[in-house]
Amino acid sequence: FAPYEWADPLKVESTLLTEEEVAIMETAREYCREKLAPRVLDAYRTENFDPSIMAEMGKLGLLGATIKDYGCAGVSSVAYGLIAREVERIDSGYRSAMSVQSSLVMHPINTFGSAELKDKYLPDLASGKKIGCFGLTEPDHGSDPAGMTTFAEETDGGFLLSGAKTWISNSPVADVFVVWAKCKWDNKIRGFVMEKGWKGLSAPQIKNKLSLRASITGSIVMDEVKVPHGNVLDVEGLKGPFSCLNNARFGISFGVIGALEEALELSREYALQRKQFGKPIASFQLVQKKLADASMEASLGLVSCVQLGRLKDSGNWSPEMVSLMKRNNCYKATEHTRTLMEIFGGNACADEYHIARIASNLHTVSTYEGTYDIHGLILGKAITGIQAFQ
Ligand code: TGC
Ligand code: FAD
Repeated sequence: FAPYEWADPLKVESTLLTEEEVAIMETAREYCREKLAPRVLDAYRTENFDPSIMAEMGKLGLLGATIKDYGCAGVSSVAYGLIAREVERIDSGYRSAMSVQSSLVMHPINTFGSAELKDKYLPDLASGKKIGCFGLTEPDHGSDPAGMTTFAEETDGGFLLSGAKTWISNSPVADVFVVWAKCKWDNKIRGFVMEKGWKGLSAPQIKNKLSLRASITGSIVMDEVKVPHGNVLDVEGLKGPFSCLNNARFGISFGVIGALEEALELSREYALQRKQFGKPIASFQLVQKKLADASMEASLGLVSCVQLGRLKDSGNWSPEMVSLMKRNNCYKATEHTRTLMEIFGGNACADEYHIARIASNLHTVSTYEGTYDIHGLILGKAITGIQAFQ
């Protein structure tokens, strides 16, 4: 038999990845362990996002990594997922900042933007010199973005945008805003690219979050912001923002497995060194069961992500597959991390043990980009042919 490797039971890293993917994973791992891990406790305690992280990621080619040209690495979807996994091992908030930039800002500009728009924004977003955000959710329209009230109307030489978005990752530090609005002239949703400092645009921070504290979150308030004609994206309807979400949700599926793997590693180390009743608690059956259950779901989740990435890169995929993976992996990572917390007893309360931070983050990751139930309804529709949202 081959030796059993508890940290990679199904030998994903040694048998399912290309040499290039392994190299990218190792680069991301080294950066995350050396540069991000030492910052995370302080960032979480003080709810402070250090924008220079984006430039550091940019230097290593971790931003917009699947895009070809414009200074991007042009790697596979699996490699993008592996980057998300490494970043989210450290903190879901750092992965959030990275995936918004890559999947929700660079991807729509690259896919739906004019040549001028791409030339103008993509190189600086790829290097991390500029930070982006993605505004879809509104105070009264979260799971149901079709009801959005942010609107665009035509004016001389462009459009005027008015409305408010909320719970927007990166917005208070963003230079580039991709915002989705309903167009008054035909009632269709379109994406608009705006820049920090434009008249009528502001992005106040939402403070005192109880989760994802290492990521910065805010609103976007627009009061007749003038957007030139060239800054509208060439896509109509919700398929515009949803096609960005397909990529981001795919990255999240990989990312949360990184968080669960980290929770498992921390719990295993703790269980081996903590003694009660004269023995390491790792020797008790109920503790071993918690570790085994978490390990099982992490390894199955990871193999499935690689399979979905291969399907995605060969063009043989559907958004429902992404919903299945996002729903399953977020749910399993959240549930098992919560259970692993029990291994830490009272010490779970102390932030230097990290486990409660990981669990708290995962609750939010399960919620954004479509809740567990919303993805359940997407799958329910695919299974029955009946739409049950309304
Ligand atoms: P529905 O009628 O089903 O579809 C409207 C149009 O969109 C098309 N479409 C898609 N296209 C591409 N990819 C997908 N996944 C698509 N899903 C739908 C569809 O074909 C249709 O096109 P057309 O041409 O016929 O107009 O839409 P609906 O209004 O019934 O909504 C369905 C529902 C509930 C599933 C959807 O609204 C949904 O997914 N809600 C969840 C909202 C959500 O995920 N918000 C995310 C906000 S961004 C965020 O959270 C970022 S956090 C990032 C971080 O910090 O990491
Ligand atoms: P609601 O839609 O009000 O849902 C509340 C509950 O009702 C949920 O349990 C939901 O499953 C349930 N529900 C709703 N409709 C149905 C239905 N038809 N059937 C059954 N149950 C239903 N958004 C962005 O646009 N950009 C971002 O960068 C971004 N970043 C975020 C960062 C953070 C930290 C957070 C917390 C959120 C972020 N979001 C962002 C918003 C996020 O996508 C929404 O919070 C999410 O889509 C859910 O919307 P909601 O909060 O309005 O909940």
